[in-house]
Order: sequence, then C-alpha cells, then structure tokens
Amino acid sequence: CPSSPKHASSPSEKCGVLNVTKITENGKKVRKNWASTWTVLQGSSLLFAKGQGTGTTWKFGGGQSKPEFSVDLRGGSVEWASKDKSSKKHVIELKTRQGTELLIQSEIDSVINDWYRALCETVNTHAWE
Ligand code: I3S
Repeated sequence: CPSSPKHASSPSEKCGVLNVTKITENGKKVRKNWASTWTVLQGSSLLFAKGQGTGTTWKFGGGQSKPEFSVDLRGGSVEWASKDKSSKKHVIELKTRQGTELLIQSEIDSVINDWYRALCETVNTHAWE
C-alpha cells in the first residue's frame, strides 16, 4: 500500500457487492471459488456474506443475519494482484496477519479503486496492537 493521506471525507464504513475468492487459509493454499459477495468494511474488519444479492436494506447484526466470513485487517496488507494471481482485471490481493489471502475484484474501475483506497487506509490507520 502506498501511504494514504487522511481525508476527513474518507469512509470508515463501506459496503457493496464484489467478486471474492479465498486463495489461502491459515497459510494453506485453497482452491479458488469466485463468488459474488456482499462485502462490508467496518472499522478494521472486512465482512462477507454470500448469496445476499444486492439488496441494500440487509444488514449485519440485525437479528439473524451474520457474516459468513470475516477478516481482521489489522497488520494485513493490500496490493494490486499480479497477473499470475488471476486472469481477471482489477484484482486486489489482501493478506491478513492470520495467513488468509483473498482476491477481491470488480469489473467496474471506480468501484475497485474506491475499495483499494479504503482498504489501504484501513491497514494504514489500524496498526497491529
Ligand atoms: O489461478 P487459477 O487456477 O487459474 O484460477 C482459476 C480456477 O480456479 C478456475 O476454477 P477451476 O479450476 O476450479 O475450474 C476459476 O473458474 C477461474 O476463475 C480461476 O481463474 P481466475 O484467473 O479467474 O482468477
């Protein structure tokens, strides 16, 4: 991540639908399984829920709904994935301190650029405690 200047306007929370696959779990390589995934950045956590569609009224924490998967971004890294990681365009590679690696992708330039900025800012501002 390039060091990101702090802007008063930058979001600490962000959500949207992205294509996501895990590539490594606890340091072990796993098979790619791209899925369109409702993704929420909340503080230093990134939460994922599959199969929630694009509904905007749906929330985490509202009773029954729970994230299917979440990662802690503290101490992690964010970078643009190299070509050998995926043949797709606009892919972000996210590595967590716990040894999980994810690829995050959107066909839409502006969308993935916003996520890149937000994720970088998160790993830059939430140092490992
Ligand atoms: O890195 P890989 O192995 O080329 O990734 C592709 C495969 O995981 C493929 O699935 P199967 O090999 O299980 O059929 C996926 O469908 C592709 O999307 C993966 O490649 P991309 O380049 O799209 O990340």
